[in-house]
Amino acid sequence: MEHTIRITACKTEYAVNPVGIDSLRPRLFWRLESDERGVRQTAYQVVVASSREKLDRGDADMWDSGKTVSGESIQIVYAGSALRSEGEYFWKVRVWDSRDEVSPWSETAYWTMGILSRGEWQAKWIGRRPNPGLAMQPSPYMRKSFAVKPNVRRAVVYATALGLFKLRVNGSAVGHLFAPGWTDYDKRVQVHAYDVTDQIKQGENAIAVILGDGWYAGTVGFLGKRVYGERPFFLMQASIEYEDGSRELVVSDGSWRAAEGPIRYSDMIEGETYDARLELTGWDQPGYDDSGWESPDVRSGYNGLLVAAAEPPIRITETVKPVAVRKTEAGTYIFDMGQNMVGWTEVTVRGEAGTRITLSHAEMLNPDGSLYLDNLRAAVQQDHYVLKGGGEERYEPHFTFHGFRYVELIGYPGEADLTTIAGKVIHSDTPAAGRLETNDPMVNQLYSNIVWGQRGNFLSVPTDCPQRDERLGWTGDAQIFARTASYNRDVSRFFTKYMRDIADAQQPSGAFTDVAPDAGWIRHKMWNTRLNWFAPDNAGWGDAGVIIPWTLYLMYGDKRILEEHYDAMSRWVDYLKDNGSDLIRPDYANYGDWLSIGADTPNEVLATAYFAYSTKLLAAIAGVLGKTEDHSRYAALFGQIAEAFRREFVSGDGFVRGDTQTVYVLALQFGLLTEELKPKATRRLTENIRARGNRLSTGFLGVGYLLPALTDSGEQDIAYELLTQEAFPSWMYSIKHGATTIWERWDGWTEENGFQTPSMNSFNHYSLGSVGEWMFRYMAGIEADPAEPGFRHAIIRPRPGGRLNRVKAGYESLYGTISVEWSLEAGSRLTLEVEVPANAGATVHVPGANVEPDGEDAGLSAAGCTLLTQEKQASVYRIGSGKYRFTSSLAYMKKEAEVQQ
Ligand code: RAM
Repeated sequence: MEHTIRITACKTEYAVNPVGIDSLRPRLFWRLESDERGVRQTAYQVVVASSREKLDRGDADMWDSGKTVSGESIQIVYAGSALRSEGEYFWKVRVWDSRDEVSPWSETAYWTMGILSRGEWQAKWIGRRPNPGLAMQPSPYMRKSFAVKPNVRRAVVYATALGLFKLRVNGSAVGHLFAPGWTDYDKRVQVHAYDVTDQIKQGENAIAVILGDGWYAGTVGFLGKRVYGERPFFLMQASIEYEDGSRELVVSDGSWRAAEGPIRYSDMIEGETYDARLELTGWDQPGYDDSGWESPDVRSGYNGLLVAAAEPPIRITETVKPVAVRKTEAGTYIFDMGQNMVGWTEVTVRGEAGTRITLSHAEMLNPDGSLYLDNLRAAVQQDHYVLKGGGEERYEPHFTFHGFRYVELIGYPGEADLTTIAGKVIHSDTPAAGRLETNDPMVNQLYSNIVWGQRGNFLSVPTDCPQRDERLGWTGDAQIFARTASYNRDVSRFFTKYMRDIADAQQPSGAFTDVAPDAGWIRHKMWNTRLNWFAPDNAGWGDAGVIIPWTLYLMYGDKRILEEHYDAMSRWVDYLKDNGSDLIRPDYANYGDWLSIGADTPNEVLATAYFAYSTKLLAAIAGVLGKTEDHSRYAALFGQIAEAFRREFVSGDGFVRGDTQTVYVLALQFGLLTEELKPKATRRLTENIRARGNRLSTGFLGVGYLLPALTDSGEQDIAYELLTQEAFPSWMYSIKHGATTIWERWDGWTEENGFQTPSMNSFNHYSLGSVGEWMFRYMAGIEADPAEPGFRHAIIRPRPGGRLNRVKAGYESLYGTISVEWSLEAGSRLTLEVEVPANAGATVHVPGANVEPDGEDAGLSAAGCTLLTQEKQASVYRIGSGKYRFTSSLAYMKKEAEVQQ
């Protein structure tokens, strides 16, 4: 029989064949593919077995769901027998379609469990006593030789560190960068599991590790060093299973050997020094003589949780070659990477032993062509390498990273050229999900800047910036950018992990904090003393604790994140309620609409608007979770807050206190105005924009809602004008002046004043890039439907406008690719092509008159498409999966717009 449906992309907990997870009811995902249109799953059968052989011979000893009537192909919760520590589970799935025809089985997928209980850990935390003679401590090198018998079936390493670790097994690198990632180490640390079956051999083997200070013991932002602990420690347990069922453990303990080596220090904020003359050749191989090494320092008493790493691995994802190099008068070289990027540079060099070279990194150049270093504050983005001599040497640093476009190479022996260095781009490797392209090169550059900002700043946690001594997980920045981020890349695991950081930092009062993971000032209540402007409940920052889970629900249909954090979210809203007066939320700390430009939004207006929004989302979340009483209670509360907002801040003529763009935008987007007030507030908003010469004034909190509010209020033309505005302040102003990432401030650099104050002037801050959300949801028109989240039902509603005549966008949803392409010919004939993946559907709003689904083109015919409504300005169709094309005329819409003016 010819099957029309294939099953692909089987995932467990959002990952392909994850190793060492700790969810006891993991969720399974698959995709349907078919050449047919309108394909729907009507039932599935999942089978899970405790070995591949069992699964192959049809013995589903863990779970056989049987034929389960359901259209769901994502977020299927495992419901079989109890999973055991270090267990391996193999699964496959088949589905039935609407004709009740069954598909072939999928390929076999698997997951393995980590070490599930504390009692099973036999490993000890090991580190190295500090070298008393040194201010900056060298990175510890530690190793262990062990014997392995023949016939290994499986070998898995479970490893973590208080600090950072780089693991090597028999001379080859295992794992990823900056493991185990950043958490509040007092509360939890992530364990990474690696299958090393292929690296292990019979006879003598060596496991070796280098430790870095990382966030644990190194510099964290501007909070100084040793925020969590004095020096790094490592914990590792390797399970070696033999064919005969026996098992051996290799664990970190006092029998390891420790030494210092070539890494003289390596600090995230202060760079690295590496003396290649001190290399320990062969230290990571079996047979190495470590008799001169010391015993490690064994520590006990770690009381935090050991949890399976939920975050995606941090990797080098791209190598960038410099585009230009110039020799300075001083004999140094300044390279231009052509892109503001995050990571480090690798250098190739030949020279005499003892020669010291330095790589210095900066985002911008001073007018005289030298590196602009002032905005780094206390950060030292320099790596030093001391040559061992005798041939070609290559160096890249280990436990540090930099934000830069320019690199100065100092002390280089010989002549450097464009091949001397290469930029390594590093970040949490969230899979790419979105693509977006238009006919306008500046809009494309803006989108590129947004994506580079995300890549550079998503490093274990969403950081604000990658260059100065800050790099913290600011919750406000994260929430305002979360939706954009999730269009750009698959951030399901990244934000799942970050939400735990936010929950860990939540205060006993219920307040969500400004930063997560907690980096010290929360615990030490530093907002009351030294840094008295930090607060645990800043409006638009703390609200991340509700907005991020809701975003994951919309984008991935993830109910579990809502369940996991429901209590925390309701404690937050209750806290706001209890601490307000008559539902007006005071805002003690003064971030306000951070970095707005010439428009101060009153704190209480902003804070009350966000209080209402958190409450509204919580009501929706309670509804999703079937908590009907809570749903009604919070929905009613939202109504009361909105009323209080209007009573306190809004006049009958639509004026909102503060009269900034942001107050109108938030009032409109958060649903705080009556039908009668909406057009009035919209008029004030547009007048405000016009009065500024079609320019924006919004800061972090207003900017993401600005173009959506305008578009939803029928002011799409103004939205496009703001998007493509080139005069200051605007997105395009920075692009006209060479920006390749989003700047922290609209006025980071201006023609009149040059650089803004170096005390806070990052050129790679993603927050103002939250316009990316509008580009996908409105410009391209790929919108999620909360009623059928995760893009099971998409709302496709493109908004042709502005100076654009072509937009092409795609998004990899959990169901598969959704794509939208629209183009305008001769200014009025619109062609719209839409693709929806199998087992999903969409409602398509085709703008314009005389809409026709195009039946002529092969593969793009109209079948599977039902007209729902046809109105003057748009026709609405319901489509199933497949590709569709529509044409229409925008001519009369244009005319109407002209008449109105
Ligand atoms: C700055 C950070 C961040 C912002 C806070 C309020 O220091 O860069 O972006 O959230 O302040």
